[in-house]
Order: sequence, then C-alpha cells, then structure tokens
Amino acid sequence: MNTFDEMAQLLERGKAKDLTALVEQQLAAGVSPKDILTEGLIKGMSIIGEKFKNNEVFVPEVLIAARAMNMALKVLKPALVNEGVQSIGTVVLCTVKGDLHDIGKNLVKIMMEGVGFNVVDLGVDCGADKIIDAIRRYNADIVGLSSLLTTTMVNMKDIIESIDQAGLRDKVKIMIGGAPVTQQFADEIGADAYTPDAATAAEVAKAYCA
Ligand code: B1M
Repeated sequence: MNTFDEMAQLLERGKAKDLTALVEQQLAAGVSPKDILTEGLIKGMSIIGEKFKNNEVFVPEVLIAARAMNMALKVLKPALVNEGVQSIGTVVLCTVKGDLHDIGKNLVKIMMEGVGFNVVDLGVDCGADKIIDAIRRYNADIVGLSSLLTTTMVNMKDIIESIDQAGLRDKVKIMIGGAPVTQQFADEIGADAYTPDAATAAEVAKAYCA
C-alpha cells in the first residue's frame, strides 16, 4: 500500500490522530500538500461517500471520518496557504440553510485564504439574514455558498433573491458550489459563478478582485 492509500484508509476508519501524524510526517518529507489533499484525503472521503451511498457504512462512521478529515485539513492548512499575503478582498462564506456538510466549504476557505482573501466563515445551516448582515458588516466583495444536498441547493436561490431585495446584489459577486450544483443551476438562479472545486473557486474569486 502506498502512503496516499494509507491516508485514505486511516481517514475511512476515522483514525484522526494517526492520520494527522502521517500528514505531518509527509509534509516534513517534502510531499506536495496538494497531492496529500487530492490523492490521500479527498480520495478517502470519496471511498466513504460511495460506501455511505451503498449502505455499507452509516452516519456515525461518516461523522468520525469527517472529523478526521477536518483535523487533517488543519495540519495541512499552513502548507496550502501562502502566509503573510496582503488581503485582496473579503469573502463571506457558508453552507446554506438546512445543510450541515462543511468539509468542502472549509477547503474553499483554505484555498481562498491561500490566494490572499480575508474569509468570514459563517459556518453551516446559514440563512439569508445572517449573510446579508455579514455583507454589510464586513463590506464583502464576494459571497460563497456551498451545498451538498439536492434538498438544500434550492435555498441558494432564496438567498440570492434576498440579497437582491436588500439592495446588495450589485455590490457582491455570488459564487456557488458543492457536489449537486451545476453551471446550469447557477445560470438558473442568477449566481455569478459556479466552480467545481475549491482551487478553481479561489482562482475565479481572485480574478473578480484583480
Ligand atoms: Co452526507 N450526504 N448526509 N453527511 N455526505 C452526501 C452529500 C451524499 C451524496 C451521500 C450519498 O448518499 N452518497 C448524500 C446527498 C444526496 C443528495 O442530496 N443527492 C448525503 C446525505 C443524504 C446526507 C444525510 C441526509 C444523511 C442522513 O441523515 N440520512 C445527512 C444530511 C445532514 C444535513 O446536512 N442536514 C448527511 C449527513 C452527513 C454527515 C453529518 C454524516 C457528514 C458531514 C460531516 C461534515 O461535513 N462535517 C456527511 C458526509 C461527510 C457526506 C459525504 C460522504 C462526503 C461529503 C464531503 O465532505 N466530501 C457525501 C458523499 C460524497 O460527497 N461523496 C455525503 C469531501 C469534500 C471535499 O467534497 O463537499 O463536495 P465536497 O466539496 C468539493 C466540491 O463540491 C467543491 O469543492 C470541494 C472540492 O475541492 N465545493 C465548492 C464545495 N463547496 C463549494 C463552494 C464553492 C465552490 C466549490 O463556491 C463557494
């Protein structure tokens, strides 16, 4: 088994301590943080996602794996983020109302901070009022919305309409993403951008604030 497979397996089994130790060791050995993320951690999460879909594992196992993933991401973050970069803009970021999935959103945060954004993370299960309040309070340039459920992605539409009604639609670019989200859906609900992954989200956001 190679080291990336070992990481994927530790993540699957929710072995947070062993996983973070292995990530630390690999970083120290000069392995690319991007490879650790995609070949090890995201691969492990995809395997558990597949097993979840096929009823081979259940919510508790997935929660334990997600905890291990978030802990490993904390270790990886300094290596993914360029320290000391001056802020190029402010992003208000959250997972939408009704949705508790935060791993993708946390990755978007890391990548956006990596290209120099100040990211205001509103967490999960976030409705329009909180977002509108944050746009005003932090003078945001961009709003990032994440959704992992087909039942919650529709809430993105309500949030965009509420931002419009609050008179803030021209002030911010609205970016959306998450597994069930598509470009077509983004066009339908009037978002400015859909991006399939966190790294592309950071690139597109940077282009808005260039
Ligand atoms: Co849930 N879950 N889950 N889950 N879960 C999915 C999403 C599901 C596809 C699993 C499945 O059936 N195969 C399915 C959704 C089905 C659907 O709607 N079509 C599902 C379900 C059904 C549920 C529950 C309803 C299960 C239940 O209770 N019966 C429940 C809902 C709870 C709720 O939110 N109200 C639930 C609960 C959970 C846990 C709490 C156990 C846990 C979440 C823990 C956590 O996040 N802290 C969990 C997990 C972990 C998953 C899977 C296994 C993994 C998600 C993940 O973190 N992926 C997932 C299956 C899967 O995706 N294969 C599944 C890794 C992450 C890096 O990817 O978040 O897609 P992702 O982010 C990507 C891109 O999407 C993108 O960038 C990232 C990559 O760079 N991206 C953006 C994300 N946001 C972006 C925003 C952007 C741009 C890009 O711009 C702003």
